[in-house]
Amino acid sequence: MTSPPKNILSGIQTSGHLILGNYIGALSHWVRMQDEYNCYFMLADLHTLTVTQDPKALRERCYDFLALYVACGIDPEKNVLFAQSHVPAHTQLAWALCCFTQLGELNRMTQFKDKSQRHAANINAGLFNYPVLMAADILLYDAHLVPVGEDQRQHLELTRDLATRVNHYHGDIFVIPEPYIPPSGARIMSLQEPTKKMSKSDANEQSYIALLDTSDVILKKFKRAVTDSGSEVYYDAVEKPGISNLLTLLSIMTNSSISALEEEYRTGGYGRFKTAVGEAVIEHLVPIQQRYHEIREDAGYLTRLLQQGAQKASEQADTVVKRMYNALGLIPQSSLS
Ligand code: ATP
Ligand code: LTN
Repeated sequence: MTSPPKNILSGIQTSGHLILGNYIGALSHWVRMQDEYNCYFMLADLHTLTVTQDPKALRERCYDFLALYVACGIDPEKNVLFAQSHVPAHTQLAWALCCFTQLGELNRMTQFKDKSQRHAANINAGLFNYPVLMAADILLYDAHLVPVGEDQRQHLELTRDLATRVNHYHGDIFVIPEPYIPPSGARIMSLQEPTKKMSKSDANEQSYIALLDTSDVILKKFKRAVTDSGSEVYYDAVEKPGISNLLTLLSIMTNSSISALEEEYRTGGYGRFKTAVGEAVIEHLVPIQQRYHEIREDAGYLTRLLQQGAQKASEQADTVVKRMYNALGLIPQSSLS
């Protein structure tokens, strides 16, 4: 007998612009995995509230992200596509999990440390509790695998610790999830500071390629990308972080090995190489952008996707909240009738 497909959950915060790092580190793997697993893909809109947002811009951005998920190849019929804020179970479980989380554990989170430095004027409790909401996101869907980039590994470890702790005290409530971190491209670096991760909320637009950047802008950004001293193109992440990042990008975009690309571009200067990277990225993004514009204009379609997603996601998530609340000793509402 074949066993049922395993569950996957992943999400992206609806902040900034979706960028090439998100595509390579997350979205492209979701697309690949959708045939093999039972997938839940989420707009992590509640997580976005940890940083002050302009309400109108946030709402539009959520629709932009949804349309981009679909344009990148996430099939809404095969997967459950939904907004986190449409499924109350996320905050319901997050509260219970908070009561199993030690302050010391949250204090150690590097994303919290980074973000509290970047947003020093607004270090709110949501930012601190962010990883607990993320743990709830994952555990609600009995997810076996969570495809994310390298920067999320620590959050996944915390999720596993919390799930194991709850299971230890209350029986088998949660599936213990595994991170799925891609072997290559798990950490695409900034085009301006290649020792820092390319980040969609970087104030410097030159540091990232947005999935919706025009071809002209993409070429310019690559031409201006910070490279290293010397003029030879070869991979050395320590000595040549800029060139190595571009080689990784070109290798993923063209499906060629780094060594074949080194051979092709070793001599001939950085200029020719950077143009080749820009062109390869454009070739990849143009069809996605075309699909995006068609989908984004169809407001009725996007609304239907959100309704359908919220309903399917809630069905699954509500059962897990009930399982947890029941195990904790809260009176089940169903026992009242
Ligand atoms: P921000 O840059 O806005 O702080 P973040 O760090 O919260 O964003 P997201 O952009 O929400 O991260 O990340 C969504 C997904 O994309 C995650 O799985 C993350 O690991 C992946 N990702 C983000 N940036 C990169 C990158 N530079 N390289 C590879 N994967 C990335
Ligand atoms: N914190 C994640 C976004 C995120 C997520 C999730 C990823 C929120 N909830 C659940 C995987 C599973 C980030 O990439 N910054």
